[in-house]
Amino acid sequence: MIKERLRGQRIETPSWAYGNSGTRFKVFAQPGVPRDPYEKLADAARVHLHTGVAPTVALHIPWDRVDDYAHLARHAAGLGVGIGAINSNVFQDDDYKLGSVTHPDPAVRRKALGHLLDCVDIMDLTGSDTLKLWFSDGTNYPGQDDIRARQDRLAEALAAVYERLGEGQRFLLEYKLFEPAFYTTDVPDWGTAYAHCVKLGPKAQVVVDTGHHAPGVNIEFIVAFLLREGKLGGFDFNSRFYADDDLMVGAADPFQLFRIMFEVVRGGALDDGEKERSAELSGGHAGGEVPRRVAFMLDQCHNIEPKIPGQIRSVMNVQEATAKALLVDRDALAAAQRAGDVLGANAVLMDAYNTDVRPLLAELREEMGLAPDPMAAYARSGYFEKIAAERVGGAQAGWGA
Ligand code: PSV
Ligand code: MN
Repeated sequence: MIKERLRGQRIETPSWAYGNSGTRFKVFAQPGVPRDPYEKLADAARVHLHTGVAPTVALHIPWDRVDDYAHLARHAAGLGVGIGAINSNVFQDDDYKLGSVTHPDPAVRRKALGHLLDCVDIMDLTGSDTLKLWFSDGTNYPGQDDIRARQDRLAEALAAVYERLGEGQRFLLEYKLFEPAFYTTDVPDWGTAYAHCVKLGPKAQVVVDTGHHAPGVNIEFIVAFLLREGKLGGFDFNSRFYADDDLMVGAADPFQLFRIMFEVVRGGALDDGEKERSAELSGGHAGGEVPRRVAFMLDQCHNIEPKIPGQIRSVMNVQEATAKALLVDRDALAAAQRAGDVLGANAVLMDAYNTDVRPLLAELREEMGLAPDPMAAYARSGYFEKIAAERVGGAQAGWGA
């Protein structure tokens, strides 16, 4: 039963994880890095090949701009993967220095909205059902702009995007505490994102990027709350030690990831994903107008470690946290909670967390016809040697290209 549910989980990898990345101090180039979106998809397909649970790839526009998106989607299908969320980018153009959809100049706001609507066109062409919106908008100095007016401008843009969404499409609104703006951020927290989404309706949901909170914030509470309200659309998984570090999910704080996945299981979100997939397999759309699935997406960069194994390891980390969450004895937990048995309840959770689930996952992979250790299988496959030899010349993809 647990294995069945793990087999049904889907984890989406981001195209940008396969390109070069770094900090503002240095980008270290790596051999074999993709030169275009087609090569990024090929790398993502290897992650799926070895893990069996990563069948979709998120795109970032314009980093993944191509002339023919339908062709790109067909190419992905040929590699055994599909196009996942379309991520908009209104943060890397000179015009956006003072904001994008909240900019004081209506001409800049129109330009930003135009990009967001273009992203919905790309969804139509690629079959993607999810648009991910993140705005770097904010201010650096008190008095720089009217905080309330910026909310009005944001609401107006979101409503226009919402109107444009077709059947079975949704947008996920992402919040982030700070950066690149340091004084105010226009969508700084889940409450702001939630309030905008509630006003718009069911096709607007919140995405939780695990790196976008102040230290000490209880992310699993946010997850439980949003799930209860039907407003959790997905995760951007990564790890942070300090701020938006974008390190591998489950690396900095595997216990936090377990606690988050427990709320996901408790909230029924794994089941919704399974229902939706089986309806799609039988030719229908489970959620009717809006995808109900909570999207488990990675939003990471691999600055010093190799990228494909970094993604494989991250997928495995999410699987391990999910397996532990599924192992929690919910009846025993409920009984202890009813009895006010504080230590007993805590012990039930810790028993699950302290279980070594790697043998279970290895067994599952063998049942799926995969090698039990995806990291070792990838290393043996010779794929890295092949891309390092073949991908010479041309411009390597990188953050912003
Ligand atoms: C912003 O920090 C963010 O988390 C958004 O999801 C962007 O699309 C992504 O990072 C870019 O890497
Ligand atoms: Mn993100």
